[in-house]
Amino acid sequence: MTALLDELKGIVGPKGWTTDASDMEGRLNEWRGVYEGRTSILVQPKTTDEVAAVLRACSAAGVPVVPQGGNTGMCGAAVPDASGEQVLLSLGRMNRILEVDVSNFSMVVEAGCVLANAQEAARKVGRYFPLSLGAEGTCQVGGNIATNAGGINVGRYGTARALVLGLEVVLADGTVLDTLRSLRKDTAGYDVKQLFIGSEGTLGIITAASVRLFPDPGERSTALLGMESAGVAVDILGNLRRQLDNRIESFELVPDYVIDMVARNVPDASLPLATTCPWYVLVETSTGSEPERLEAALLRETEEGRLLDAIIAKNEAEAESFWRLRHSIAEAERQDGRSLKHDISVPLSKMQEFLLRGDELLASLRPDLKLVAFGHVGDGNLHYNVVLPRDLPDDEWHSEGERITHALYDLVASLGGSFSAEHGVGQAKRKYLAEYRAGPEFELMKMLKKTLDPANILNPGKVF
Ligand code: FAD
Ligand code: 2HG
Ligand code: ZN
Repeated sequence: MTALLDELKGIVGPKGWTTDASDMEGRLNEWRGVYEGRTSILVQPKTTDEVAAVLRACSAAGVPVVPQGGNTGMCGAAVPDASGEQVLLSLGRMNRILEVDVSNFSMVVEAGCVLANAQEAARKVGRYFPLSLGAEGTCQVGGNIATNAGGINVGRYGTARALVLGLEVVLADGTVLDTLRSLRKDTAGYDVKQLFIGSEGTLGIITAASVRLFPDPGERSTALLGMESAGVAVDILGNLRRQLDNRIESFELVPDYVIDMVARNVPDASLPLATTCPWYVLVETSTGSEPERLEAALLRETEEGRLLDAIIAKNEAEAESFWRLRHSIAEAERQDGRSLKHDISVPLSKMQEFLLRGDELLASLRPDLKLVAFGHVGDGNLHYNVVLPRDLPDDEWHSEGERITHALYDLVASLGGSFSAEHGVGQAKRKYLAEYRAGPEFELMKMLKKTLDPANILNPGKVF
């Protein structure tokens, strides 16, 4: 190991490594504190050649490498194991915007570029990079692609996968795979870049990406809609889509009890609400020069009895306060105490059934469970988190947790859904991947892993 450490230090130079635990603050544990690991070295390469040389050296020594972006992931995928023998590789110093091609509506960035900086680079030239999520000030474009992140604009623009035009990836043996093309059409053989999107650092290290840009959507209207039940949200979405020519940028579900939870835990994140409704939807539309169209559509939903209340943000500051609340939910939930995270998706047509049957299921499993459900309902994706009584002993918390999670995932599977909509598998959901994707699909995943990383040095213990 000492020889390898010396070799790695030589590759990345004095500014590119540390073995000092205090320099690694926040990098060895998942931000919720659920997973924690150790490492003998953190390397921070500056170039693709350095990443390639690090992987060549680690491959020759048979030492595993854990790629890390902003470390904002939700399932322990970016932290090393407890052995202290895995090399932690941060992309943070590879953070340049390499090219913005205004007329091609595309942009090439290094993998360590913070998402908010990529958005800003597009905005500066009148273009729009739509990937957006609560962690955008910290997470990196490479990490977003490696997890196939979703966020709040998926209904209109798709997940990270839909935004990738090309990738540069370093393979386990140090080979640099260059598919960094900025083409919208390309049928030359297999589309190999797809393999790395959502692969959570287990098939290759993404060093750069070409991503799609869009025209600036212009004037937006943001509104908070109050309703009696979450199920109604799906009907309202369908109606708004039709009435607003599908110009719905975001459609996020936030129940009243989650608003309370945020207000309790996060300063400056409460809402000025006149009436209290059991459920809310935060909707953003790009209605351009006709903001009154949203108002008219909402009036109709109110007259027909689906909406109990609606507030359209009067200005940008008010819209921002709505979004601040939405984006504070994950942090508020962390501060509130541990919970079972269920990042599930079902076809939108099954969402109402899922919500009804989910309620029944939780009540039948234990009467003392608390549901914390919120999120991207417009994409059929809910964060259907469950809180067990706080005073349960650890072992009971875990065994009960597994029983509840399993039953919920069974329900999701029976409705044709997924147990992992946007956060990935990481360490947290490995056994569920093996179970719910068993058969040829899982076997093919394992074959791909064996082919691309025969010595299992890329992020071992994650996904599989
Ligand atoms: P990390 O957490 O550092 O890494 C995640 C995985 O990607 C790991 O497996 C890691 O090994 C791998 N990886 C990272 N960089 C590379 C690379 N360059 N090459 C290969 N593998 C790499 N997620 C959503 O999808 N939607 C949301 O709405 C959302 N909201 C969030 C809100 C908050 C407040 C927080 C804290 C997180 C949220 N997340 C959300 C989860 C997380 O932010 C995203 O999954 C994000 O895409 C992870 O990016 P990262 O750079 O932090 O990656
Ligand atoms: C969000 O949508 C994130 O806010 C986090 O995906 C979800 O904390 C969660 O469960
Ligand atoms: Zn989410």
